[in-house]
Amino acid sequence: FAVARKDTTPFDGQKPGTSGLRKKVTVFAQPNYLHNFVQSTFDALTADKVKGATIVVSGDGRYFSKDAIQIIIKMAAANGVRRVWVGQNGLLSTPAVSAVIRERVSADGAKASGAFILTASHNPGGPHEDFGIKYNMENGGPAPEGITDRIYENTKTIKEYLIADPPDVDTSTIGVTSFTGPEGQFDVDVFDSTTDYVKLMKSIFDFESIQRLLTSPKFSFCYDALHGVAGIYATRIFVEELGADESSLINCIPKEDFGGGHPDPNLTYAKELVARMGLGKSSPQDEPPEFGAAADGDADRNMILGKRFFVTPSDSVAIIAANAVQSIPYFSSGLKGVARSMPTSAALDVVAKNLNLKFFEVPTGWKFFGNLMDAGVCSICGEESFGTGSNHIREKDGIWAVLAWLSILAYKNKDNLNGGKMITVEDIVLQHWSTYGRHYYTRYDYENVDAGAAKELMAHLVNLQSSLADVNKIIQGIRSDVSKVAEADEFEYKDPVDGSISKHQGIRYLFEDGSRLVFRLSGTGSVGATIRVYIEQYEKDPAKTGRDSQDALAALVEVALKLSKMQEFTGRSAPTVIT
Ligand code: VG1
Ligand code: CO
Repeated sequence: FAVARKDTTPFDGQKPGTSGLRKKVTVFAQPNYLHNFVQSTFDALTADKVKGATIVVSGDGRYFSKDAIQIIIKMAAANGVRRVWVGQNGLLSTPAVSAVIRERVSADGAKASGAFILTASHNPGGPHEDFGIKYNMENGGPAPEGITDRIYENTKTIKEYLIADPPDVDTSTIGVTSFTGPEGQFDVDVFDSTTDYVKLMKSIFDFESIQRLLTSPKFSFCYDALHGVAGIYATRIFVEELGADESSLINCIPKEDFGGGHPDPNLTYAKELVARMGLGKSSPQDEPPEFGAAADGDADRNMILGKRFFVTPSDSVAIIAANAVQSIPYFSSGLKGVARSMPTSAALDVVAKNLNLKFFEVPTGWKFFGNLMDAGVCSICGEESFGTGSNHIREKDGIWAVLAWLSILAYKNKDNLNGGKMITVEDIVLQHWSTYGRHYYTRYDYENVDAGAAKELMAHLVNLQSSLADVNKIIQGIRSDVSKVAEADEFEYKDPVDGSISKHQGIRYLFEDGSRLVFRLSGTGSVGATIRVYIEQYEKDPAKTGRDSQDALAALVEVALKLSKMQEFTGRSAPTVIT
């Protein structure tokens, strides 16, 4: 093939957000738009990560992925990359990409130095919906801010990009296609999307004990991939490896538009699963399964449900951490430490304190956990946004979280499968609350708000922080039954490993009784702004941990909305989504 230099001009707004660049397909499909971002990424990396290197290119299979993969292959060839690894049909979940970077070795001993992951995660897909791209580094984790800042700077000054002209590669067939370019051989290696990931899962979990649980007549299971890429891993792992019935999988065929749905595993969007689990408005025809779970488009998120029971993600990571050593072979020699993102509830903090574990609070976004894991001080971490994971890779991992919960259930029920009352998901959570107390938690999202109005609301909240006395006066005027604000600030994080500082990571109001209000602007949307309000209250008294969370938090919610003047600034009388 030959290599051409093409002239181009910058596009505005190619700044990677919380997790890569996400825009409408119509934006990505403009001539040169994707090309500019890919070239800016190659130029932001050191030469050894590009010239002669092996890179991974794949994603959640959403609309425009097939075109994007061919473009990136041609640009990789032109930039001197030696080999591109592509999951069959262009499919690899985000956690599987991380696993492939860390674990996969080519016949001649090469490992990948990074990956382009093509996904907009939980955002809808299709010709009029979202596409996304992000770059992961050789540790398998998202590029740190130092790199994403450099990418953005490059996109503002780019004048040309490099592209080669080999024919398109058939990504539906496994095998290597070789080309010869000006700098020598270039290979595109299409491989099975699940093999490396399944091998890793088998090295972490006790598949035999999970299989005994899944095939027991006393247990029932349901998994909803929301037509995202998780479907291919669910089929392979839950059905083929662990013996679950095929009928326990719903929406497990990946689709370019996620079947028209919103591939976000929460109580609003995972409607079919929620109904089956007995959590919908009408009761289901059949008795709900004992365990249900869902994933987002790229399979890094998870929602965990019991029969008629929702597990808050902040509780989920705390419960996994509290039970990991006994239930999961990978952790049998102990945990190195645990971490959560700032808006995630403090349920994990209490476990860390009780078990005497190192603990870290980082800004939103998985990239901040990676340094802690690389430094060997963090084993398990999670976010309130349905993200849970461990140091087995450097991304959150939806299937891993399900296997972790199944492991805990298998361990707790190992003597009950042949007789005795089964311990349920709900039992495990109630037991956890009675030991550690409960963090009532809810998140209100206001999606697609006018960006200017969102900024003003945030500025108003920062302004208020200059006088705590005034804030407390306002709050007492709204509700006299909430405790006092003891501290208020904008969250700032100094990475304990590399010393880098991340500012403006969310506005916090910390109350004397441990309650918290947090306000953030989303960094993953593609139009307008999304305001997230995180509301949390700690209850230690085991007699009071059984309330409905919206009831328990009603006073704090009212304070949050009035203090922020939500309706005045945004015109919204209700949030788009409550989780
Ligand atoms: C959201 C979540 C955050 C998560 C990020 C990526 O970010 O709040 O916790 O890490 O999505 O998840 P934001 O900036 O919109 O709040 V994924 O699964 O969508 O890549
Ligand atoms: Co995701």
